[in-house]
Amino acid sequence: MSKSEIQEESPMEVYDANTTAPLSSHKAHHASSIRDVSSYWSNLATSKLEWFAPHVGGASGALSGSLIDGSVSWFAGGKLNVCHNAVDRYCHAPYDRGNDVAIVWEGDEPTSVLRITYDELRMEVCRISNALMFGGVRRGDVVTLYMPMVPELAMTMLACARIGAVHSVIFAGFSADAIADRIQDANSFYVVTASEGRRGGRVLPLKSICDDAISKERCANIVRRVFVFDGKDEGGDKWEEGKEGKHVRFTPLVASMRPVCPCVWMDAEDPLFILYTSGSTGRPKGLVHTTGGYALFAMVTTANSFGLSQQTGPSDPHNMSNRDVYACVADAGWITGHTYIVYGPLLNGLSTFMFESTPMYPDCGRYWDMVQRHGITVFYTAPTAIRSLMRYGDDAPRRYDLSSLRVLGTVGEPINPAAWKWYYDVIGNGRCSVVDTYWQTETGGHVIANLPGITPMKPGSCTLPCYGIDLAVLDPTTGKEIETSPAEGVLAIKQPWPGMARTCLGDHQRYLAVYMKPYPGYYFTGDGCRRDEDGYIWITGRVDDVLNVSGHRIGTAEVESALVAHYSVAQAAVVGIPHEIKGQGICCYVTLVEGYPETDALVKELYLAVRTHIGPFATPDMIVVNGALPMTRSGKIMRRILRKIASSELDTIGDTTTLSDPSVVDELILKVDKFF
Ligand code: 6R9
Repeated sequence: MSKSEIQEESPMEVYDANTTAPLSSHKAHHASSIRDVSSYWSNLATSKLEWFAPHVGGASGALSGSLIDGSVSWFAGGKLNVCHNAVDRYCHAPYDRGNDVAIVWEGDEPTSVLRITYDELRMEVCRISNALMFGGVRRGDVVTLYMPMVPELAMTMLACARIGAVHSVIFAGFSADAIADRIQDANSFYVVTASEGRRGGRVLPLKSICDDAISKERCANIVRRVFVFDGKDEGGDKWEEGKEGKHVRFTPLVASMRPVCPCVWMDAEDPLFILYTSGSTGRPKGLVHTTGGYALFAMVTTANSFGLSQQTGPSDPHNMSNRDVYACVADAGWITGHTYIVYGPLLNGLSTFMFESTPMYPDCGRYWDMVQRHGITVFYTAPTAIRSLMRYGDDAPRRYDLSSLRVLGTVGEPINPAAWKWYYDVIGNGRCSVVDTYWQTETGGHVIANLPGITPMKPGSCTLPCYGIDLAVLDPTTGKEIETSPAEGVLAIKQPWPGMARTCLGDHQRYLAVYMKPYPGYYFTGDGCRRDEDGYIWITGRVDDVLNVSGHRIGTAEVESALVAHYSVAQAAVVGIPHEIKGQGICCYVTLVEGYPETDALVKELYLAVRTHIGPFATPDMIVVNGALPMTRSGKIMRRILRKIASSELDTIGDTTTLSDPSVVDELILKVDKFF
């Protein structure tokens, strides 16, 4: 399905959201929130977080710096610890929620379930903190985490926050090469991994992938220690400490530690974590999120977008009516997991859910089985998962009792109205709010989303800006803000917000060049959008060279550099193609170095080259080898034409006479045709 088809499906249908408050008061509240963002967020910072020392400058001084020169800072001088706010404070008065469940973990097998209380979480996080410090980790060090979706991942993130170390989580689907690049870029002395993980019945050999990464020359001299958690199953832990100089058996070390470890008071602007994401160049960028602003934004958006409020007292086992069971089924290796599995829910004192497996294991009813077994009320997933489950029909969800559901969240890419309606009708039984949350690794948390029970919904639109977010639609050629609606242009944000990434690690010029300079005075998202007559935003997709494959951001330049690194490849050009399930697929065009004939074996090697350089989730959908690519006479590859050929939009291919050799187009059309 192409992007334009997605939008043409009856976009104007409006669904109410079991409305409990008028939209006008929401709009008025939003307008007042952006009138003085410094005071708005300052008041929330004071009431929502516990501070060791308040920030300097009072309500009007909470924000300083500007988008123009990328010097934004929030709550500077304020001292706090995110782990204290997410864990410790809930263990004592006035909350006294130590016996309440903080994390529900469901492993790869539906029978493996763990419930961890706030008290247990606090003690385990303290043990891990002590073990990290015993191993040499100090405040400000970057700790790389390459972990399966197990509670220890969240606990280690929190332990880093506790001792002032900066975590850099690498999604467990990334290859050894990708890990090595990130360790080198972040100059990360410490790595935490597990001997293995599990997903969909398969074993992920995480330690050996990590070993491969750290044995590479570019990070061998950087990494000082590798802390290896035991796997959850027998068998994967057959390695001997001492034989591999840098490796430490982490599970017994952690168990031997004292369950008390004081929190380090951090400045609000100290970095909390780095997360790498793709941009339009070959090199992923390490976005830096800070302590105070990110924590506040994660906390507030979790509560608002899902209609969850901060849990202020011990839960009453006799009163189940106000107890939400919140489940975000993403992987903690992506920003969604950072903000909406780990930090957002725990900062609100909620119980969060960690899911190790896939929606297809052991069968396509797994999500719905979990909803029934755990009584999930708020369920948050991605359009790609919804589309792939939709293909199996309504039988699987109908077999389960889904009546506990109240809110259904979606994130990662535009949701096409057909998938939206299936989610709303079949999963939500026409009773639940579907919350479409638009945001990015860079924004730290939701910037556009409907509020359940407040914002009427239009399938396919992420609706209206979140509180404290001052959106703008800009004319891409003039850079001028379009004030009237309907409007079409690029999406930007006009005033700083606390959750925004502050820099690219080690390269502030790049941060400025990508986000601040394209439209001076605005943060540029990289997305195109439409704003309809009701002010609702419809994201039309990236306007840069970034693909969105199953909700994963992949830079075309990253895939190209993986291909040209292969000895046989002379040139590579990568474009996105519409894909029914994944949203976008990856189409690669390559020319080979003289003397290398195109053979099946060679093409297989090229697919493998991309998997090895990036990871299996970036595997191309098609690789088209040809003697030449369409080039302008000045030697530029015409990607626009390559996109049209890959998407079979031949009637809009346009003028090809400016190409140095127009016959290349016909050759490519024939070759691409063979894939369909
Ligand atoms: C959270 C996350 C960010 C890019 C973003 C946009 C796309 C995310 C969306 C959406 C339409 C939504 N995107 N949510 N597009 N509607 N609800 O996905 O972060 O991995 O950094 O990707 O994803 O294109 O620019 P990230």
